[in-house]
Amino acid sequence: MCLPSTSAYATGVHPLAQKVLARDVRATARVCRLVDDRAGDHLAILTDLFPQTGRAWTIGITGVPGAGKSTLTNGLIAAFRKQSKRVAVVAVDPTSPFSGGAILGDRIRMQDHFEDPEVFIRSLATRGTLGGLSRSATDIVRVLDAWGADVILVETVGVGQDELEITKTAHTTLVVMAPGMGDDVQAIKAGILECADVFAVNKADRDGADATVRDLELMIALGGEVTKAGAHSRGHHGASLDLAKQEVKHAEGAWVPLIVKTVASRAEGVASLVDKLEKHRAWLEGTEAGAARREARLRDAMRMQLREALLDMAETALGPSIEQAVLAVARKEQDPYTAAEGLVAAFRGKPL
Ligand SMILES: Nc1nc2c(ncn2[C@@H]2O[C@H](COP(=O)(O)OP(=O)(O)OP(=O)(O)O)[C@@H](O)[C@H]2O)c(=O)[nH]1
Ligand SMILES: [Mg+2]
Repeated sequence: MCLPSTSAYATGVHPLAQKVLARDVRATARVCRLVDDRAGDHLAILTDLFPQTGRAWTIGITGVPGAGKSTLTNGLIAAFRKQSKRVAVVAVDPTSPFSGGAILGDRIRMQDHFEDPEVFIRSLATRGTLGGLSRSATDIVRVLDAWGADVILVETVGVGQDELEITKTAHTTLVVMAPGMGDDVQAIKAGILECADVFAVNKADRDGADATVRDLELMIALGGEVTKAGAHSRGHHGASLDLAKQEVKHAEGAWVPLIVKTVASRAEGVASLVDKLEKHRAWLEGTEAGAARREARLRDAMRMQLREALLDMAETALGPSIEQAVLAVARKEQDPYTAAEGLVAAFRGKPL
């Protein structure tokens, strides 16, 4: 085998990893593709890049389809570029039937920045396997971190399980809402509230933005402890709570989500949004509660990595017996609990 005689190789760093660290955009795109396909030397490259990561600030952007996430992302890119920051964007390719073709749309909405060498925009294909999307997203974020991005914006579509997983890996999570999109507040209640650090109520040029802001304020307030008279109505007549008269107490030092109204299509409110996102970053980096949050997220990420590594190993080791177990359960020859236990027992009996 003919090895390239670069000093990089002599020190054991993969040549492609070396190029990413040298901020070579083409090589970075190539590494992203390898990671996406889990092909070639992608693990060796990721391993070499890892020590050079941890500098970038990752912002997860999620929310109901059509709320204006991509338009807002475009505005955020411009705002961060004004601060001379290098920006990377990961647009997670949606698989849901109602948002097909969004990648093309995203490209159009972010095209202002396609010529800028300090902006790296990457669409992420779905892998279709459990957790595969969040794993790819995490890995690609690491590549872009190593490339030298100061800020990485990760746009996901929808608020499903995959998106929640991805959101959990971001430092700061922005949830984009828009008025008049039905039960959007209801829709995001399941799970996303714990993840949301900042809410953007976009399309504030439309009717109903203030009502959405009030709904969110109420929801955030109910997430804390409502004190004073009237607290007993919590949960039952929550919507009738007069927040002005309530004292809402959140846990000491805890982050209370901030809300900002924006009109992304006119870049209005973007400066204020950046300000609020930066407040969250300052909280993360400067407070004990923030440090605890960062640690919790690292723990989550480790668990995710472990779960997926175990699943990968089990699938490789067990091969067709998984499918046999599925068939046995489908035919009611076996219950899923015993089947899963049997698979685990078989896996443990095999050498790794
Ligand atoms: N009136 C109004 N329209 C907006 C605003 N922001 C975005 N839009 C429009 O809303 C539509 C959807 O915007 P996108 O940025 O693609 O929304 P998205 O959330 O990224 O959509 P998906 O990626 O498909 O989920 C586009 O036609 C935008 O031009 C706004 O502040 N006001
Ligand atoms: Mg979009």
